[in-house]
Amino acid sequence: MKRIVSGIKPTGSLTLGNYLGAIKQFVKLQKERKNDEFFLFIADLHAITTRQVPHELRKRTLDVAAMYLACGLDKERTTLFIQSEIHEHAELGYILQSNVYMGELERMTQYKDKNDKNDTSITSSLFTYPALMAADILLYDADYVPVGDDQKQHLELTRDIAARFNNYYSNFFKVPEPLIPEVGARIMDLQNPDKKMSKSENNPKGYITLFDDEKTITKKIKSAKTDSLGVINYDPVNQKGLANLINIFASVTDLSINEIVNKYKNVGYKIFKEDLAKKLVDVLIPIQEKYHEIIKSNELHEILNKGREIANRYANLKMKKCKRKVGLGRK
Ligand code: ATP
Ligand code: LTN
Repeated sequence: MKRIVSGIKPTGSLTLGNYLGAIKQFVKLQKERKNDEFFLFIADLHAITTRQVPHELRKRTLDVAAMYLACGLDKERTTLFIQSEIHEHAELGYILQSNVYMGELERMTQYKDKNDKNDTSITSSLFTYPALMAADILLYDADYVPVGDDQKQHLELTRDIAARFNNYYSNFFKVPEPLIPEVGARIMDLQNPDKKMSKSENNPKGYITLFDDEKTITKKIKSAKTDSLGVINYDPVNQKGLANLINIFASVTDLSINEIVNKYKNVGYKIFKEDLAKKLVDVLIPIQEKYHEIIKSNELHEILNKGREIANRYANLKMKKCKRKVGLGRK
């Protein structure tokens, strides 16, 4: 039996990038790996590394929980919980901060990009974020961590931190493996295909949220930036915008890039985009219907309570052992 662990920040509305890069993969893995355990959480402690409005954060935390289930995760086989309800995440995060170097944190692109732009709103928790993320994973002895491509670097650092700790204190943490999907790992902004699609992005035309209605989805795909070549061809260098749409198409339909290019090579962008919008609507509208059922029901709280209980048991035991290893406290 293997343990699979991953998290999502409740920052903005979940995007198509979060679905295709992460949640869709969780659902697929759960169907394929019948004997494995799934620990999935809502990373609200990570969310406050940037300013959040308290009542909106609380609402989004439940929204993400409901969306996990609406997208098809099996509630019986998922330990679904809220990160801040398990205080050991923060506790282990602090210990791991003492096992990671400033130079390593400075190299993390998520931090570096902001720093390079002379962003003066970088908090110290944004800087130490990767230590908390390592704690989220190492606390549960995760074997696998399914994430989108942007998290690869954080996963590598998690592995380095675990190995360093094991080396100094003797073997204690399992060194986890990232799982990055072949397609859909990096969905780009629809207006600026050089940037990843992000929920904290200012221009809503650049991203599709899991809450967008049919009209909005169609409009956003229609106005997605392409090029003036006018030929359906998969060329991520010269036709970046189109390549991104082809990737989305492939990820959403499970067709290969070649199959899509062959099917559409003799038609213009207009028909391709109309078909893509239809495929997205077919996938997203049923998810929204399920989300509305779940968010109204009391069951969501029951699931989160049960998740908290199971996660707490693991985290508590691991943390006790960890403190003993490090020499903290009396015994
Ligand atoms: P933000 O956009 O607010 O910076 P985020 O969406 O990158 O946040 P999370 O919500 O925590 O951050 O991401 C959850 C998961 O979704 C992660 O595994 C991440 O790699 C994946 N993900 C996020 N954006 C994309 C994207 N554009 N393409 C593919 N996967 C993505
Ligand atoms: N850092 C991730 C979210 C995240 C996560 C995790 C993912 C926090 N803790 C643990 C996998 C495992 C992000 O910004 N997308």
